[in-house]
Amino acid sequence: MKLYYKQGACSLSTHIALHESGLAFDIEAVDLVAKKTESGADFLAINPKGYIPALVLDDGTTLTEGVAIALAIAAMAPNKNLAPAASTPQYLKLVEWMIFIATELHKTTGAQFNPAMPDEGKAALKTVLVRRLDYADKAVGNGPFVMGETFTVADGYLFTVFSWLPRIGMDVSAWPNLVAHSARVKARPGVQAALKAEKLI
Ligand SMILES: N[C@@H](CCC(=O)N[C@@H](CS)C(=O)NCC(=O)O)C(=O)O
Repeated sequence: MKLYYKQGACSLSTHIALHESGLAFDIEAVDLVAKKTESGADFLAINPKGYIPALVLDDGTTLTEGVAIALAIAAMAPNKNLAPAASTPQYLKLVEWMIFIATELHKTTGAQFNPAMPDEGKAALKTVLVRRLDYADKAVGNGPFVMGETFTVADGYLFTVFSWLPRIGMDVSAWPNLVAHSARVKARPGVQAALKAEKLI
């Protein structure tokens, strides 16, 4: 299978999940402005939505939406416990976390990178983001991971979005539990491998 990604963007969450899964995969970078892949393919023919991540499975199926991709990777590697067993209350709590990260953290933070977003809009979204991060900091607590003792795909996703905050001028020291969580996640060999592959370290 092949992951289409952009360095350090939200696709890093799924890239981390792939490394943590131990499954075989390739990666290919995408120029999101030109909508071209590294090898010159038309990215819109791969994902008509025009955004990363996109995961093309060995049978040719293309999966899009980071949450769906991360949960699919977890399901493909059940021995790695990247998600609790499907349909259990714990699984649904993981889905709850994934949706929270996607809709309350990822999109709110991502909008700050949009050059067309007026300063007033950015400031209003930052106010909401601070409230959501306050919640996440308390909810994660000493973890050590989002779901407790076991690393799951939610940890790679939270780590990815949290890593953007300094770039939008936010002082992350306000969220010490999230800072500690991020350091814990970053130290994992699978995460290090994804960061190296994206030339982020
Ligand atoms: N709903 C999508 C959004 C993914 C997304 O926001 N991707 C951004 C990078 S983090 C992107 O590719 N933006 C380029 C574009 O929208 O043209 C998901 O959760 O996977």
